[in-house]
Amino acid sequence: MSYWLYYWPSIPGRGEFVRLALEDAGAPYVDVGRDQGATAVAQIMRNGEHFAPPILADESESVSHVAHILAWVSRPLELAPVDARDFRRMHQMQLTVTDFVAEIHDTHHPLGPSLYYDEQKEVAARRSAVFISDRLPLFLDYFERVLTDNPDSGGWAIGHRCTTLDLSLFHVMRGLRYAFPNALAELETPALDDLTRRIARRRRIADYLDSERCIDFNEDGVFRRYPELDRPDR
Ligand SMILES: N[C@@H](CCC(=O)N[C@@H](CS)C(=O)NCC(=O)O)C(=O)O
Repeated sequence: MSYWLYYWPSIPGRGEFVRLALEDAGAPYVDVGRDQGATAVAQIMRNGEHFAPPILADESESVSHVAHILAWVSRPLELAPVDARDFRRMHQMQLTVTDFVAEIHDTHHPLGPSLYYDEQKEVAARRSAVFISDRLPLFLDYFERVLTDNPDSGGWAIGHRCTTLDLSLFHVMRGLRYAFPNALAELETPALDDLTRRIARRRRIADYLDSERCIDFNEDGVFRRYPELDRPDR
């Protein structure tokens, strides 16, 4: 069984949450945007079913919204807890990742995606300052607690094995270290750092990160490095 991932070809962005799950599971998939270009991604949104990518399809259906996609595929990819209540908790936390990612995006686009960054730089600086002082520690403390409240799990967020939520936290931490290295350096996130190191060492993830399939972070995606939005260098 193969999957088709529809996502913009030049950024890791939200598509990366889905890509990491497919890569970690060793699932066959076509990265349609990278194979056929952005027009093929725009094409699938014309039928009125999907508003925005990422979209994941198999032979019989297509699904959008990261958290919804991961809820769909995490069981077949064996990246979900077995227990039904744990599954719901995982999905709930994945929706918190969705909220977090929206706030990270809004640091550079507080007035919305239809204006360029240069047209909203001043507001972005104000938004980022509040994000760094209030929201970033709040979200990271929460996910630290998620990990430390599951003490005998081997370091996973839910249950006793790696799930799509752990892979998502990996992507968020990598993205934040790219976008806000100075702000992150001032926060203590030992459990998230340990999770990030362990996931980077997983065989299929390590191979993926080394491969041309993995796109570097850049200033077109969700996680952007604008030094003026980070804490100043010490
Ligand atoms: N809630 C959606 C958000 C999807 C989204 O914002 N996609 C971006 C790319 S990362 C996009 O292309 N949006 C187009 C638009 O908002 O007009 C999800 O979690 O997948």
